[in-house]
Amino acid sequence: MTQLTVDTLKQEILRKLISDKGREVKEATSKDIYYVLASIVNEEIKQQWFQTRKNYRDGKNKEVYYLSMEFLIGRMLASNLLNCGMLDTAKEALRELGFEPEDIFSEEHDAALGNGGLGRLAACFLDSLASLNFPGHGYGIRYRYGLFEQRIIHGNQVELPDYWLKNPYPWETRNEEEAVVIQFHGDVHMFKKNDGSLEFEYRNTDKVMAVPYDIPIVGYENDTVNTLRLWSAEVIHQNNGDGLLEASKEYYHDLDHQHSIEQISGFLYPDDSSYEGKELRLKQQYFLVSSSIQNILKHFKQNHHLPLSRLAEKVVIQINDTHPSLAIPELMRILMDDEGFSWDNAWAVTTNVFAYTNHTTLSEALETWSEEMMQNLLPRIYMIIDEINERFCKGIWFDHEELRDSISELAVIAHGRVHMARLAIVGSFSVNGVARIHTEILKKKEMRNFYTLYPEKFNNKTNGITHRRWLLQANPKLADLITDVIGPQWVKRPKQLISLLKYSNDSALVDKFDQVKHENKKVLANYIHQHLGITVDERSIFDVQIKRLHEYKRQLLNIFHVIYLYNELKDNPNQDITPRTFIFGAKAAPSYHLAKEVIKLINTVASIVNYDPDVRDRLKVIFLENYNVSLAEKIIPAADISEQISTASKEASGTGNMKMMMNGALTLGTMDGANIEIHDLVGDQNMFIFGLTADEVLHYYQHGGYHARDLYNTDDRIKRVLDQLNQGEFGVHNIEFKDIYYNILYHNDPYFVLKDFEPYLEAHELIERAYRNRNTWLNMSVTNIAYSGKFSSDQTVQEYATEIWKIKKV
Ligand code: 26M
Repeated sequence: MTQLTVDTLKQEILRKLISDKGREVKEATSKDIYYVLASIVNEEIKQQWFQTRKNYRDGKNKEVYYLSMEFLIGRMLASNLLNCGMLDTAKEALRELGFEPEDIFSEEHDAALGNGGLGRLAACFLDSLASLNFPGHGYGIRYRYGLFEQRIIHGNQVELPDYWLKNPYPWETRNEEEAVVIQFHGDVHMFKKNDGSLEFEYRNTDKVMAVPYDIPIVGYENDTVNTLRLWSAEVIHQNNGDGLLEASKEYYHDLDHQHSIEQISGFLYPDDSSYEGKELRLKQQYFLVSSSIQNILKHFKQNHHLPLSRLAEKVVIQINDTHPSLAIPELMRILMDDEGFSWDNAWAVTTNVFAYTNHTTLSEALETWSEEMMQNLLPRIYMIIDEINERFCKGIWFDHEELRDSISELAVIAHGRVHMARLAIVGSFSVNGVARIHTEILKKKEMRNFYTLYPEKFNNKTNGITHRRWLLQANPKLADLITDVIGPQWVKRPKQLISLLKYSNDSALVDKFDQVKHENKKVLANYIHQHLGITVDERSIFDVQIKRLHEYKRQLLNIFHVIYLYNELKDNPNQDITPRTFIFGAKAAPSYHLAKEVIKLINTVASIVNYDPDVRDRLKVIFLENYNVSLAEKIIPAADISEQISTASKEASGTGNMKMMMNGALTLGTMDGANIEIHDLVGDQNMFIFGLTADEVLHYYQHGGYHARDLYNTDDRIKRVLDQLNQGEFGVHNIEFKDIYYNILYHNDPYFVLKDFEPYLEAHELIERAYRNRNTWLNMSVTNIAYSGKFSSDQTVQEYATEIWKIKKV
């Protein structure tokens, strides 16, 4: 990229301000400056984008396509500036022009085309692909409404629509010439051709146009710019010649039709762990995969002068969870019906192209679609899945006698439903979990029969996060300090963070890390003050739990502990405790009643604890509304404690754990997901592990759980907290939190909140003591940063590239 100086950038901003906005700097709004700066960055990017695409067209490279219903990209201006090598220059130029960089960056709407972990992982992977010079692109949907905006009103979550495209989005380019047609419904007609083969014709289908919008994905200081292609659903406009369509009696019918088509890319479904068989969601999935596969094949034909039978030499497609797994029958359909392949030849190609990532073992999240719905909406796709199933089941029957009894647990279609995970496994050459323990559970429990059938397909790829956004950009003070201590090589090779270990006992040096953390805590404290009017003690322990709200993630355990601490302070007002600030951020799926109750409980506890004079500011509870990527960027650099307290075996990996570790927070966690791999590296002495293990949890489940009521009856601390929910000060009119109370005592505490309560409390006591010993604490913190390089998504993507995708750097 061209190297702009602060002065030339300033001049360029001023010039563009006049030419684009007709304004001088003193009349300019933050928004004007945002658009002007974005357009300067875009000019830088466009050249490299063009060049990168041109390189890929020479046909030498194998390319990977990441298909995902979600890309949680967040804001792009600062990260594009960073990756173009212009961030520091731009910040300086903005300040000299009288603007606070943060004010300019926050003019951009946080693009929330994803729910949580799965969508953010996709965004981190794209950043790493480009930064490592890999030819890899994303395909997704350009939802008109992203994940809802959360407001807290009287302690309750209220959802507002996220119309993120209200202002022009400067990073996207509409590409009409690449539009494709997608067909739904209709009838399939079969003909026998002269050579005896079958020909299929689709009649009376509903046709929808998929129009791509492209977003550049800029690599870090390497001139690579890949593409995130998002599809938008539109009506196919037929020109009826007389231009009088409006006047015709078809007008309202047409508007209705248009509306139902545009709904396909209308909104992101706001669930991240529960599945509902809504037809519109199935439409979205097919819309994504059909447009993407058509596009991938078109480019294969353009760039490679090879027969389609050799597709797998140049193309690999990763499917992000089962959501895009209709891509498998869609590729079969095109190969057979449009390209004349036999079943066997089409299958050989398909099963060498797809790789599937599983992100959860929660049974309520497993996607299955009703056969009837699938047959009606996607008749030809249904026929193909049916045949995949027939052949697969026959294969088991004849070649795997030992699995005959399990056939209904393996079949792609069983009991009137299409099982998407089974389709994905059968149709892919690779199946991976997202952390070591998760992959082991897949192999030994959830998918053990498939593992018997196809041991060679299963592999682990532990998740990662981009250290560029989550350290360099979100925490520039820490990044600069690290560079001062160990030099700048770690930026390109994050594993070199390990050199920090040498300094973790140097007390003068670790003090500097302490100062950076303290400055970040001050910034967050100001944000909290501005948004909630609450003053928090900057010297208190910032204890952070930020993630979607779910029972298995156990925000409830966290808030129970807070209630317990509050009770202790009420009983012994002069207790000498280390002041603590408990910070929460969490969205609940709009239909998830219990999750919303927990949000209400956290806010209710906050409203009591924060204003009780007996507490004397030693305890604060902060619920930050509308948790999203940009809020995460503010909270994570200020965290002292990272709460990763899922019921063991339930959290596939987690990625917030990695982000906070990289920013020097200490993990308080169960032996679950990637916490285990953090523990491998830093050991017991550098994190706080507590609670049941996955084996213990699974054992209890096999034996009908444990006796939650016994703990209620024998542990006074637990009894007091629960009774307070049911009737005491945290309830209003005796009804408030009855659902939580009943869920624990009458549904036998399905997520082991009471069972893990005491060990959790003890872990907190250790934390309190450790925090008072500054040098030990700082040593632990620096040790965590030192080992965190292993969790850079550069490492993860490199492993996908060599072990699954077999692609090379360009
Ligand atoms: C399914 C059907 C209908 C509507 C929405 C969904 C759906 C959407 C997102 C289901 C699950 C979704 O995401 C699951 C998810 O985010 N899983 C998390 O993935 C992370 C990245 O691998 C892991 O780190 C987390 O542990 C895992 O919970």
